[in-house]
Amino acid sequence: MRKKSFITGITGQDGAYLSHLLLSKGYEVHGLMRRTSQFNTARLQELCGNLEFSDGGSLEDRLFLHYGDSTDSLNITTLIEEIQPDEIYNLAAQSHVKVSFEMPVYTSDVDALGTLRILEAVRQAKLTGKTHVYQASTSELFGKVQETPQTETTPFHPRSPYGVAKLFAYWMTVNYRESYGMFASNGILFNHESPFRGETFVTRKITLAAARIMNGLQDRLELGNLDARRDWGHARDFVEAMWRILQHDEPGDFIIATGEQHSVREFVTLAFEHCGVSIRWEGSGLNEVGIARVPVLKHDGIPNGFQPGKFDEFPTEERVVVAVNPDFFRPAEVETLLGNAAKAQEVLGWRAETTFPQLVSEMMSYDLKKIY
Ligand code: NAP
Ligand code: G4F
Repeated sequence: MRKKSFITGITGQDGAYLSHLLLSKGYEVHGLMRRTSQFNTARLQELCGNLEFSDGGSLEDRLFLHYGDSTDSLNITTLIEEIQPDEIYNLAAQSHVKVSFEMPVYTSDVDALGTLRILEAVRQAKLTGKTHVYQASTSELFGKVQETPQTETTPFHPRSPYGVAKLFAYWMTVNYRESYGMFASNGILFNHESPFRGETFVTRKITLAAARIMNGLQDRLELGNLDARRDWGHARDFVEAMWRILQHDEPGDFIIATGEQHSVREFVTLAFEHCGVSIRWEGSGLNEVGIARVPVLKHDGIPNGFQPGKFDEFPTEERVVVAVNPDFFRPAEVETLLGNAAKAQEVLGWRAETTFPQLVSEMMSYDLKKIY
């Protein structure tokens, strides 16, 4: 019998990588997918579409997408009763911190109550003794950090409606574990990125903009807080940790992080270095700019065909390529995050494999090709 998994948020970055991992391990994967006016399964198709199975089976026999929404209790309860999953990965969320300030009520409904709906559905379906539940908790719980690096015992101080909603979800997960003996675990994941990262998160915004600037398609990149520091890992490594958390003998809460932090400014510098361009930073605060010699801006919308190593083939100009725009500031900022994943390493044998330069390089290579 194949193990059955149910992934909410299957169409997102982590949902796609996790589906690939579970399908490769022989799981039957069920996913919760929102009804949208256009197909939004591109990441799943790109990562899982070409999977080959050793027993000759096909993707259609193992990947099942169900329409639904984390805000719809009846839908969630019915699906969990029907699927009877061995493992649930609750990844669905309004996951953008800045957007959560603009949509605090909706964010709380999805991210806080959505988690409660899952936990309660498992209980109502009498699956507490069978189903292992993974909750996508976040380093945003630490917000205004009380100590560095952050561990499983660091006190929380969330700084956004997103962080506060995820705090409710974190404690509900602990509460269902303690109250009903449910195998319910929190993965407290620090930022993780990839070529499949949403385009409004800072890393992907940077790599896409750098690829466009190098192709003559974009004048400059406007960012908010360049000093923010994050512990950035690769989503491929982090979904492996999610799986290991649910295979462990006991439920628990685990920090998943690389143990290394970098600023937004450093990310930008490295992204352009991948293209052979060095950025000169000048000024400070709102007046800080990044200046570089880059291909001249084109006005026909056709990419110039830039690839690393081909810099000398293009007419270039020195100009401002990065500027600060306060529209991207948040009402309350999380300035610095750095995780200590010693417990995950010791108990689960997990550690991050991808280095920071490898992550930036992989994202840049992907986006330089995606321009076409
Ligand atoms: P993502 O790319 O934004 O994906 C979020 C997923 O949730 C998408 O599939 C989205 O569907 C779905 N979703 C949103 N609202 C929903 C709703 N009302 N009902 C059902 N599904 C809904 O996020 P991610 O980076 O993969 O992150 C996965 C989870 O880990 C999230 O819970 C996030 O908060 C958490 N997390 C992420 C990080 C990180 O650095 N990536 C770190 C810590 C924790 P659509 O495709 O239809 O929008
Ligand atoms: O890429 P971000 O939007 O990610 P953020 O806020 O750290 O949240 C992500 O990671 C969390 C884990 O810690 C997840 F729980 C959450 O779901 C999400 O995946 O911003 C990173 C930093 C912030 O400090 C932000 O202020 O970059 C700064 N930043 C500077 N300029 C910017 C920009 N962020 C965005 N999105 N856009 C900018 O222009």
